[in-house]
Amino acid sequence: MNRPIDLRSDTVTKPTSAMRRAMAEAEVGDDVFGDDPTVQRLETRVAEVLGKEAALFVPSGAMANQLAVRVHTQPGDEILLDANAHIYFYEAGGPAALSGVMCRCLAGTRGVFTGADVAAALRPADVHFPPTRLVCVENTHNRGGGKVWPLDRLSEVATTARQHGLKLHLDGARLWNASVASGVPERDYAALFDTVSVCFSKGLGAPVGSALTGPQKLIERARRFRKQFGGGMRQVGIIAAGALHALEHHRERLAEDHANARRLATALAEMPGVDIDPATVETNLVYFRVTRVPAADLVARLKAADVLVLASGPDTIRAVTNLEVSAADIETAIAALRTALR
Ligand code: TLP
Repeated sequence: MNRPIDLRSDTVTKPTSAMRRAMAEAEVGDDVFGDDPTVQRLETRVAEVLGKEAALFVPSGAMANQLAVRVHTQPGDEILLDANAHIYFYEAGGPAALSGVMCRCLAGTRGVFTGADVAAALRPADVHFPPTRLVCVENTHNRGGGKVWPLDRLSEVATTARQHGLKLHLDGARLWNASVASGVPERDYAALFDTVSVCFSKGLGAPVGSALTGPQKLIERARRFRKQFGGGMRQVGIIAAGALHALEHHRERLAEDHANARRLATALAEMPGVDIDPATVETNLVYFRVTRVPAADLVARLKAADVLVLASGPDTIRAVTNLEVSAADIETAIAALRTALR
């Protein structure tokens, strides 16, 4: 049994011993000179998995997303995204600070919006308005509760965006989870977008790293901005090896995290003072409302029982299943929740 049982995020995982071995043995070189063979292997492989021309290894998901915004836009442009999108909500004002763009937020349902929402947000061609340039989508959607975008809805949004000459970026930090849950290969989602960011350090369990994928030309531009943003790394094959190991060995096992999340959600639905519809739990993120105790109090009570979760609002809690949490740990967490809610 792992102590504590850490359900705060899927970012908390530690490298497995096989992953650590791969990292220790990685061939390395100075990646700013383009000399790191392990980074090159990772970039080639992730581009292949996503069906894109090229990929760029970057330190974080936030950097991958912000590079995408930067390469698709000019200062003064406008981008369209869901009001709860990570790019807008959790990236420290990056679009304004790093790209000088305006964010126009769409009111999606659990992060999912429609082609009509995109069309309605377009600006007329008039000097008064910022030019609309880019649509960003998040799949799975974090604040949407790990919601998987239906492929037909994504196609509809992409078609509308294309009709109006907009570019498309996918924040695929948890695209791996979407694919395992839906059976739709990552590359089928990716085909609808110009650029796609993916993370190795969430469900896949690598300690560090994300990638931005897309057409060669755009990725070369992103490489320059990565340097400008301070993300050029040297003998980084050591961490790219962890990411490569995660990509090859940890994708299919995400189904276990999803099963654990469903079990947790089903048990929560039966607890008094908890509001959750287990049917909305499609992947590894479990959000629930507490009606009789402030979220912060429940977090503290659970912490005392060695179960870690996050308050994502005054009355909402997020629990994220991950590589370090077994089915038995989930039963322990359920028992701790029952006691804490009493
Ligand atoms: N999400 C983190 C927090 O920032 C909220 C988490 O614990 O879930 N896109 C999505 C959809 C994400 O959920 C995250 C991280 C990122 C991008 C950014 O990744 P990092 O943390 O590597 O910059």
